[in-house]
Amino acid sequence: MSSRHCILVGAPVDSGKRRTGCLMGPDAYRTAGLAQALESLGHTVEDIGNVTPAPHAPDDGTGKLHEPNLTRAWTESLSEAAEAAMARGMPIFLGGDHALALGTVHGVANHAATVGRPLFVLWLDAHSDFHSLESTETGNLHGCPVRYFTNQARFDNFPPVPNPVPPENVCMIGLRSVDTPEREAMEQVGIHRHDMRDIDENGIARPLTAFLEKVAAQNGMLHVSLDVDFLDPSVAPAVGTTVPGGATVREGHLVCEILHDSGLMTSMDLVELNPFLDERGRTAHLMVDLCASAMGRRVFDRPTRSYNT
Ligand code: NNH
Ligand code: MN
Ligand code: MN
Ligand code: MN
Repeated sequence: MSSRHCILVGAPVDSGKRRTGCLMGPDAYRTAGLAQALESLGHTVEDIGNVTPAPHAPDDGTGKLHEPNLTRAWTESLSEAAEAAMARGMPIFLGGDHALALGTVHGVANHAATVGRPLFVLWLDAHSDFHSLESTETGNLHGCPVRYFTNQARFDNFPPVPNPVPPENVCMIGLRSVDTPEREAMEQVGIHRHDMRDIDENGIARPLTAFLEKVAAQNGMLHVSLDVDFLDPSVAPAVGTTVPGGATVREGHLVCEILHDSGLMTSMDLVELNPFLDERGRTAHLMVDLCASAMGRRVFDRPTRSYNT
């Protein structure tokens, strides 16, 4: 695919769960050479530094939700940053925990509405992150973004969602930890959901390709949200919520290589990297390598597959 203007947006969100360390994620990606990897593929790269949360009242530590005020403040500032970056190029959001997607997808969806194209979201994660503020058992807001940006529950005190992503425009791949209330809520809506058994039985290319055909048929924009725990913890240990039985290194690359060949991806989150838990930077490097695959790194060219059927 042709060269892109990549805008690296640091999003050191660490308020979406209790274990801290994701605030170091953006600098870990920088240290692991993300900008250089993208430049070597022929893209231009602009690192705009780190976003900061909007002004907010301090969290008092009472109540079920963990740091709701700070997380709402991140949602506001990241939505603005995402919408602005979308107008100028292809944002890559350097997380930060997955609560950052409350803001990034919100802003990307506002941009998509402005240009009059439908938005699709590919959610690569062990978890479905489909809790409401009522159903969350942990109070951790990194478990809630999909419910929010699809507007499938009230999120009191969070910004309204003027441009919700239709549930049938969301595809989740890699699932192996879904809480009962999430499962019950998902069964009511048309989210494409592929658990690890599905991948074991059918391979990872098939469900992905089917989704990409749908995106292409509607001239959609595609936001990809890559959670470190999509990958098996044996190859990606730097995450607080490891779940055994995840995607292999090759399954991760294949998804990214197919994404590149589709030419459909318009924005990307790299989330949940906790460098404090890493082994000599191996997880940060793997995430950079996956991003590079999604942006065109390959061994050999292949005949282009057309998704515009
Ligand atoms: N479902 C759990 C919760 O709500 C875990 C979410 N953790 C994640 N999501 N890492 O990707 O807390
Ligand atoms: Mn915290
Ligand atoms: Mn997640
Ligand atoms: Mn996860």
